[in-house]
Amino acid sequence: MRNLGKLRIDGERLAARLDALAGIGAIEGGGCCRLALTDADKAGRDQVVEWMRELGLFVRIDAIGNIFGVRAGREDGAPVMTGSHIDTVRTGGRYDGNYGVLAGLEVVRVLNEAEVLTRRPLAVAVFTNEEGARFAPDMMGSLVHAGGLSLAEALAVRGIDGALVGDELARIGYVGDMPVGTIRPHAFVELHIEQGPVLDSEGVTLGAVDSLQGISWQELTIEGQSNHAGTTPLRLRRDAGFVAGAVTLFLRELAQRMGGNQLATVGRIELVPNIINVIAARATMTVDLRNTDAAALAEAERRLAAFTEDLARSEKVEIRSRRLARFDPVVFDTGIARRIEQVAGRLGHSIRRMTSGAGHDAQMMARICLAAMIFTPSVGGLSHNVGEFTRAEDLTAGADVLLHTLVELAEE
Ligand code: HGY
Ligand code: MN
Ligand code: MN
Repeated sequence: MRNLGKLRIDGERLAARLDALAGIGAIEGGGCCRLALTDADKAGRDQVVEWMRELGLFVRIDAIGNIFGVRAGREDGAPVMTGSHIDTVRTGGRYDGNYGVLAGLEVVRVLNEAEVLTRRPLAVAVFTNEEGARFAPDMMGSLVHAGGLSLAEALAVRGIDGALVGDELARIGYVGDMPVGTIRPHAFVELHIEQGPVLDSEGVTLGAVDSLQGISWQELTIEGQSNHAGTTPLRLRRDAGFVAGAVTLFLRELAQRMGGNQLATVGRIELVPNIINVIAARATMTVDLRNTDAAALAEAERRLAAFTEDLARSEKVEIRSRRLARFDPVVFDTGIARRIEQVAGRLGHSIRRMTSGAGHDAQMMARICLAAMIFTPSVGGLSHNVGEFTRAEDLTAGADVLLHTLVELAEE
């Protein structure tokens, strides 16, 4: 087989594709908003499917809307897979998820141009609803693919806007005919921006990601009583707004007290009736807890439950918790992480081992095959923000390491 060592991706072509995809659902500040299963998500899907077909990939769509572009190998069998997601949060940047999908397509394009046929087939995946911003849990499509959530349960999920996954998937025309979980990869490697400050602050070009922290999402509904802001003495209040604030303050202090890698975030609070002179009757809020340590994450959940139980009693409100997502920390395949490091070294890029603070589709694929990730720096550690930025040379470096890692895995 010809010497593939000299193959490199075309960074300008990749950058142009990132710009083109970011133009779909574009929002002020250079980011994009393509919440899962919205018209913007459909438009992004349609564009990526068109690019897959232009590359001669065999496009298959499964019953939860996961898209797979498959490239034949010299032999049949389990493909080496890469990919990510193209749905975004509401304040999405142009790299989160998009980069991993488009770099996968650029790898295919380079191999097509070099007329290289790998031994194993290759596949580029676009997983449905990785963000979980509209429909929880996050990583929904890859979780269903990996057998961690039934198709029926996923289709029955109601989003924050009241829509059902099943209805929206049908509405955008992405209910595929391939049964979920059909494609069992030989290995899965996801290229993604770090979305945190580590690589950028250390001046390291790439991350070989060998683990990923645990995630706990819940929605708290706090039922109090609306009353007049000017006439109701404190002792008579059943103030859902105050309770939501008290929980938020408790969570920051909990993360500080627990230390280690404990994180706690209240990303959404909705008050009813949400009026200046009315004590809130109801508060609906989300709690996002994360920790690399499974026991510590469970401890954080326990302490929050105990706190809300006491608070409900003292404030004479009812507090209900609904679990939205719960994933233990994940360890990726050390062998693939080491291979990523070796490829990066051969290509002359600095690299370090690291864990992922964000959830990714790779954590679900690790349930069914060998998996690991490659990170590139996020300038200032910014992400889930339209100002998300990764330097062109780093984007290119990551895609080159993906290219050679995939080829090696496809030849082993
Ligand atoms: O929540 C996460 O970590 C990912 O962005 N879905
Ligand atoms: Mn992502
Ligand atoms: Mn994200």
